[in-house]
Amino acid sequence: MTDPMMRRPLSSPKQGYAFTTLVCLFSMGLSSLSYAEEMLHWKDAWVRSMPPGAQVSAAYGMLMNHSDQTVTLSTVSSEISGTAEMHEVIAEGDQRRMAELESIDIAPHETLIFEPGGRHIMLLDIAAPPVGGETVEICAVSVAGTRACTEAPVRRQAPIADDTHANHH
Ligand SMILES: [Cu+2]
Repeated sequence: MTDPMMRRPLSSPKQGYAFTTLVCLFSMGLSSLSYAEEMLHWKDAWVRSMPPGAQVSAAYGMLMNHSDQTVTLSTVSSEISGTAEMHEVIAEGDQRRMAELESIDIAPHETLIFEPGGRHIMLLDIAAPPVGGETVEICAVSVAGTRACTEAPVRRQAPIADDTHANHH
């Protein structure tokens, strides 16, 4: 018999310990792998075009969590802005103001919607105002380190908002 497993006495306590350690490392490796495979996909992202001289803009779109676990978004960024923040719009009486969100949870198989008048991605310290026809890469990063990026077209208004406007006039 040349099977290497047969050369070592299976009753050795030392080997049993090593085997247990190996199994632990393996299962840890699996769990970190499943975190790394959080499934985040962008859909219909867009960035608002801005006039010359503007220093802020905003990005919108849908971010779908295709995994079986809650994904906690912690960071957003774009290639044109020094800073990007997740904001929500809060109504206070007749006033509406924006508040920064430190993180947003996306439940398993749910979709997070960034839209005008609601949660949005604020692009701050932009190098040059985004112009219609361009695309801007925007990225979202989860607490576990999963990064989802998309090329977002630049437009003046949301396509659906344009339709609604047309139907009412
Ligand atoms: Cu904002």
